[in-house]
Amino acid sequence: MTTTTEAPPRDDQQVFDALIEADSRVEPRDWMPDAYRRTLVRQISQHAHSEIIGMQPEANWITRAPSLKRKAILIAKVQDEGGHGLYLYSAAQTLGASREDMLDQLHAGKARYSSIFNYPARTWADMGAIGWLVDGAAICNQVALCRTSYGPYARAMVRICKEESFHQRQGFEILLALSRGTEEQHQMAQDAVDRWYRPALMMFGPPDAESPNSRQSMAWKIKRVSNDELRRRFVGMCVPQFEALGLTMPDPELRFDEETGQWEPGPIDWDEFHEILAGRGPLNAERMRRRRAAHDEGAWVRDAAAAYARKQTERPAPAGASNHKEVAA
Ligand code: FAQ
Repeated sequence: MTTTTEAPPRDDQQVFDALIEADSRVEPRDWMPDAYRRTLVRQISQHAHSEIIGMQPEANWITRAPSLKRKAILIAKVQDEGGHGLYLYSAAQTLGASREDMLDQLHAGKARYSSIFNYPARTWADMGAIGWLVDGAAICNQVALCRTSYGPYARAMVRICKEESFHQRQGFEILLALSRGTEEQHQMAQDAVDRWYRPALMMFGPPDAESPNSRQSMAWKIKRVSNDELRRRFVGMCVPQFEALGLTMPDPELRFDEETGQWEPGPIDWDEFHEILAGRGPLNAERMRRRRAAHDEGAWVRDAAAAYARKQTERPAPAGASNHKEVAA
């Protein structure tokens, strides 16, 4: 009689559960539940849309930046955000989503992008507030996403976080220069953070108790830290930085919780958040109009790139290329 010590074969779901349990990464070739795939496509594509819509408020200020150096920095930042959108669309494509479909959903108003980009950037100080607060909130969220369970998303986040750190510092530096400038410049910096601080807190999503996706996304380790906890961490980071800038935190009800050792923000106007999500924010219509126009105006670039790629594949291989292949083989 023979006995076998081999474990019985595990089904796909068990293999997936074990990967999540072990804190390993799920890769495109791995089996995954349909709902896990759908959640990732939703979150990653919303994230990608946020990056490209997020180019608009700052792009509007490139021609008005106060010096050549500031212009060059702002151009580089806006370009980085476009690049982040591309890494993220590529990550979503590894899940079987098509880039055209994702963009169609955005242009049809069926896909979300971050609420923050529906507010106007009124003065040069807003470039400081966006870099410092908006990129700062994005980093706070994205550092946690570097450990998300889906490999291509986690790896995109590592690179994106590095670039966002530079963005945050340049925003801080713009505000520091203004805050230490004339009385009028100092006031301009204060006015900008007054307008951007609360919308930045909303970037982390609704309170945990009202977040329909959190429980399952945390169980799948797509989200590693809850919306409220990330918001508190961000507030805690802001406290000493506001002080360093010499600016006042626009939250009279902010309090330090001795028990948890964390800063607790005052009430947030969630009605305003829901209005924006329903498409009725200050600039929702304008942002979408500009996005659709940019897509239409860019059609010739996509056509030219596709024609070039086609030519490259049709062109006979240059002499020596076959040798090269043999060597490589
Ligand atoms: N805006 O159940 P939850 C950046 C939606 S990158 C709009 O809590 P979830 C860089 C949510 O999608 C900024 N919609 O949802 C930059 C869900 O919609 P559903 C973008 C929001 O997914 C800087 C519903 O509400 N970052 O700024 C928002 O578990 C400067 C229920 O909410 C990311 O996308 C919101 N703020 O958690 C670029 C990070 N919050 O189910 C240019 C990745 C929630 O109807 C210039 N995403 N919703 O489709 C995430 O971490 C998550 O998706 C959360 C929301 C935390 C945003």
